[in-house]
Amino acid sequence: MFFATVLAVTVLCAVAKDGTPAAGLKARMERLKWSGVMVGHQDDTMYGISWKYEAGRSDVKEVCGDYPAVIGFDLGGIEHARGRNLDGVPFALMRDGIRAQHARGGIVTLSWHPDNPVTGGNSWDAGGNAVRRMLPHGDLSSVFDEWLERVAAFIASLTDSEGHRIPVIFRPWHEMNGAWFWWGRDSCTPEEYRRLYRHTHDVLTAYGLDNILWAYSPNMCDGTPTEESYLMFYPGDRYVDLFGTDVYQQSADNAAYLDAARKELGVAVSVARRRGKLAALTETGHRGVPYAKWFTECLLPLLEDYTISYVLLWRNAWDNPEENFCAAPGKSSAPDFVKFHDHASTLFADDVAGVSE
Ligand code: BMA
Repeated sequence: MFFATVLAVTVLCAVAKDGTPAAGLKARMERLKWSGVMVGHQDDTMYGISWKYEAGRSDVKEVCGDYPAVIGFDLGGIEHARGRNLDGVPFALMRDGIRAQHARGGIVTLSWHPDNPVTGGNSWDAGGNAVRRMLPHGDLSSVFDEWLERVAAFIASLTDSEGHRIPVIFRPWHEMNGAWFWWGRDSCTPEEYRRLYRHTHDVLTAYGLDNILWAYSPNMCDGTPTEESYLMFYPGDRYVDLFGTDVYQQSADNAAYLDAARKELGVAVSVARRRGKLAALTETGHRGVPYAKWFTECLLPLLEDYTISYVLLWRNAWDNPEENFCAAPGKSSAPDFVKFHDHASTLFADDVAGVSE
């Protein structure tokens, strides 16, 4: 009932209204994209390949002397009001990490890997027609609204030392054009997906959250991407501020990665430009970074071809030796990452700290 009333009186148009923390971040990112590509890393200050939960630490900083310009955090588990996310990160520590990143002038992005509300499995349990059942009038709609209330409470709690809300890029329901998540292409129709995304946006907006930039983030598609395939699940211009794409290198073939990533990024960037929105490589990496010059020889040429806001390298897991995508002390790719950091096209926290909106 609360939502029905609030939604009815809230003007749910154009995310990032003037004067809000979200609009400030958007303006800042619009400026920054002409200076270079911000380099991001998932969970950067939460843990690294040989440590976890140690204040001030960062694999990126320990390699190149600076924190990433963008740090990603994941809300998976918050839907159950758990104290820790799906990778074990305490939400209280995450909040501290978000505040610290904001205080140093860096930018924050949030993903969300929620459990399947029908089967009780994780995000990768694609069964149960969960999306349809969670939408308004579905038998799990009140469960979903409770989940969103918990997400909203966390995002509302992200305040700086003066009590102002910290702006974040929220990237829910990512990689929907793959078949692995319960919100993916084989588990709901494009229209059900769009309703899922819009409902998420509308409910969080109705809570008065004015510190969210919304990201739409398909995965690399099978075959050649087109604007049509890229926009198949697109919820609409009123709901999205940033167009992303998640592209990983899957084999030793560097040229194949570059080719695939160029095609995906080319579509995302052209869609973004035409609609006056931001673009980013919202997830990337080559698991284990087996090629020591991957950062300067694979990633850098790709980034130099497009005007995008940021690239987010996926996490360096402390508890899974194979799950690492970024540099770390002692890894063979560390010297190359220093060159990547020193290159004029890449931006880290110190590079963006002084740039306001
Ligand atoms: C995936 C993997 C998982 C992890 C999840 C959320 O891509 O890295 O191991 O649990 O992201 O961080």
